[in-house]
Amino acid sequence: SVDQLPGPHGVPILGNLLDLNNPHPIDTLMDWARQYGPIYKLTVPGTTRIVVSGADLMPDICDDERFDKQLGPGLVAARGTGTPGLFLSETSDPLWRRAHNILMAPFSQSSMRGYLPRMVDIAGQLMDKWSRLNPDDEVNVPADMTALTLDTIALCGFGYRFNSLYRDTPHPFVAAMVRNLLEAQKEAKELPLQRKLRVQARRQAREDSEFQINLVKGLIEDRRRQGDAADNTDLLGRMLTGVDKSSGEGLPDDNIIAQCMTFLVAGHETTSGLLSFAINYLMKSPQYIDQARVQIDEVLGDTAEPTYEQVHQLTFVRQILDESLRLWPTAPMFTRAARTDTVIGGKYLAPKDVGISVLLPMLHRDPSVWGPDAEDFNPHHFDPERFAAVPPLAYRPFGTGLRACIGRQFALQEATLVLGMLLQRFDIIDHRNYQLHTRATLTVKPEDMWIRLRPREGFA
Ligand code: MNH
Repeated sequence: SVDQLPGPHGVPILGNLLDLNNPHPIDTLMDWARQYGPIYKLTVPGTTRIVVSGADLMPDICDDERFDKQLGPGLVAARGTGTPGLFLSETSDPLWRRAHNILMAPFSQSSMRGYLPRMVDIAGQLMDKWSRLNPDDEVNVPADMTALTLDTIALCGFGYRFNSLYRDTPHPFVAAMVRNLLEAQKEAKELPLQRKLRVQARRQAREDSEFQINLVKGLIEDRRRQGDAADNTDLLGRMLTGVDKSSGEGLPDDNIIAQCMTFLVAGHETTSGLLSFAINYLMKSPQYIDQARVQIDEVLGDTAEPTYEQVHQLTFVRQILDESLRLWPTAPMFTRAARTDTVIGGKYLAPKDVGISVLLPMLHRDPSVWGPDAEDFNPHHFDPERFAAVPPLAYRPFGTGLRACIGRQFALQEATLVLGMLLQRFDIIDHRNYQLHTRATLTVKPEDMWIRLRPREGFA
């Protein structure tokens, strides 16, 4: 039974919660995996959960017939009272299915070509900003990358410009969104009574939600006013006009608004973290910068605005990103639960509804899958011959099955474009000799990461 699994000792009532209540809970979970192995148990108030990082257990856990995504108490709290977007919906919710069916096409690889010019627009803004720095100016990598990814999803998603790269303080929508995310995290850790007493925070949270909803509502009304003249090729347009073939129904406005918020939240931190980790690894292994540049110079030359074909020819840049997502998958866990009592790995009981969290950074470092250099950054792990030998479920940075990331192609195209343009134009200077340390909120990203950039020879 679950009780027989190994796992860290906790204290009465709170179980292992105190050990996880720090800015580095993922590091703690990884240490426990090193100590207790590929499957261990945790106790948190009210429940026991299972943490898994063994590739051989994945075929069972990822079987959509027997397992489903589980939303933990934290995610249920983040959902609030309104209609949830894709990420926070139950698979059984008819609106999840309807939105999923309507959004699959606009997120498919064949739709990515249409988003590229807008991605290039924002990436160009960041390159311009960097090219105007003084030699001693420092770049706050995660901050610049977050500005880039937010602006990209807002422009490709609904034709709105936050212009984050032209501001010292965030756009009011972004400020409201960040406050709401922090507030939701705080709430998840407190008792209902504590929250009732924080009157000011509750009022602020309400105002922030209303502000965000009204901005997106305004965009929807603009589209409707434009009628046939509207450019409905973006995500918002596809949601306003799309019909789910299996039910014949479209999406209600409040659900469209929830999806827009979801794309902003799910789409910016994960991709900006990925770009930041990739830069960290590259500046510590400059030989891979040289290797990437052979291809970049051949494919891009001195082109200012890469085309769709060019971006997708940057296969080594893509391998660098794949390898970064192997060592530091920026959404480091996903949680599943059995639909009825079942067995995993031929011997462990997985009782109905007990959360099983897949700890990706440890799953992805299994030496039996990646070889003796599993802990090292080496983009050649993704050389096609080598990667072909990796079992598909041993590498899951975008989740699995029906509930896998819908934005995967979007994120990878954007990140490949931006990292390609950065290496094409700039040398990265690690003037602080940065030592990677991470911070986990909803996602994980490098903390306190600063670099200098110098125009590359010929790109002054
Ligand atoms: Mn994304 C789900 C990782 C970029 C929108 N995303 C997931 C899941 C993982 C994930 C893992 C599954 C979570 C779970 O099972 O509970 N996502 C990433 C990573 C990146 C990323 C590592 C970038 C790198 N995601 C994006 C982008 C968007 C996006 C960009 C949108 C523009 N992701 C989603 C949505 C879901 C999701 C929406 C929920 C899909 C569903 O449940 O139907």
